[in-house]
Amino acid sequence: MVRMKMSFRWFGEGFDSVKLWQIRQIPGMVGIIGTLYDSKPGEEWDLEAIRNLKKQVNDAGLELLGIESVNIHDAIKAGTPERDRYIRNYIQTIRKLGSEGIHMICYNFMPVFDWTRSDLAKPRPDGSTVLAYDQHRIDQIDPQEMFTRLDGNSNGFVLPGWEPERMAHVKELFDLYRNVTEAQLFDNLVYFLNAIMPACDEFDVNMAIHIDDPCWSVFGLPRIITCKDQLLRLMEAVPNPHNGVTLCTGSLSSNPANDIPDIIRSLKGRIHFAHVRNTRYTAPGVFEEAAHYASDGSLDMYAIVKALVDIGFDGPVRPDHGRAIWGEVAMPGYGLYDRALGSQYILGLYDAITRQ
Ligand code: DNO
Repeated sequence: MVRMKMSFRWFGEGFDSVKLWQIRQIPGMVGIIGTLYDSKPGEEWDLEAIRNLKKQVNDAGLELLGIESVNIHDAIKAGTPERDRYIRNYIQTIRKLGSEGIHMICYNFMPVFDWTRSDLAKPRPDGSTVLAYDQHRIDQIDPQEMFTRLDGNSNGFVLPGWEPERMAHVKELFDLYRNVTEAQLFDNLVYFLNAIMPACDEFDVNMAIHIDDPCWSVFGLPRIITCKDQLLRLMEAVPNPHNGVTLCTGSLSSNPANDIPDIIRSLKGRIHFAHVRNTRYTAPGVFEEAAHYASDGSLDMYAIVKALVDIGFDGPVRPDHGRAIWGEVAMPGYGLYDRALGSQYILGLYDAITRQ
């Protein structure tokens, strides 16, 4: 029987409020999805730093199952003449990770920003708080203001994809994309993937693109990894199986037209990593995150896990953004408690499904 591997995202010593020994005590937890959080997009990763990360994880009795993320430099996304230099660095990082036995890289291809939220701590009736998105509120602010707000409400943590050094140049970054259409962004992604596939083949590294979150254009920037058609188009454009997907249920659910179990089935063999979480859909362009437990949100979590089982998914899966509960102070979405609960729910569904 294939078995998906339950894992936990960890930002590294000094960046994460959660400790490896705590993660190790979560039942069924086998691996870590790690990163070098202080690396900058575009730079080649240091081999010693990779080895050190792996050793820390192994010493805690866990396996380093993949990286989230090796971020892509904006020159690659925007397709500027400097992109080849940054692609060469990326290839070097792939080679180093692969040679250290790390075979999955999660990345995204969203211009300027990674994920976007209007609220990092929306109170819920039970006193917990969640991340939330309201397009009407986003429409009233500019990108710089959104960064300032998010940065000021992140409990002192640097949010993934929102590095202050990059955000200091938001205006220039927007200028870079001024003439980049969705079609060009897609071509730039294909160019990047074609360039790195030989290294992925040689070192057996799976590339897993993350779904855009939310999955529509924000602040007028192009977004392309948004739905089944686009995902299949990308899989066909670069048919190498090392070109795959991070199936993020929460991101896909921002658009209720996305039939997530159907998308999972259509990507058989190409899902290299799964982020499983639940959201509560309120109205077009408005949603908030929820507990992983299906009845707490809008997603059919049973059907999602069932689809992963049915396609024989055996890669790493992780609980995703958790609510802030029990007074924990952590990076928004990335505390220990609610993600630990979420992992147990996913494993419970998995056990029940696979025993039927
Ligand atoms: C948000 C995460 C994203 C994800 C990147 C992948 O919490 O899901 O930051 O890691 O988009 O590159």
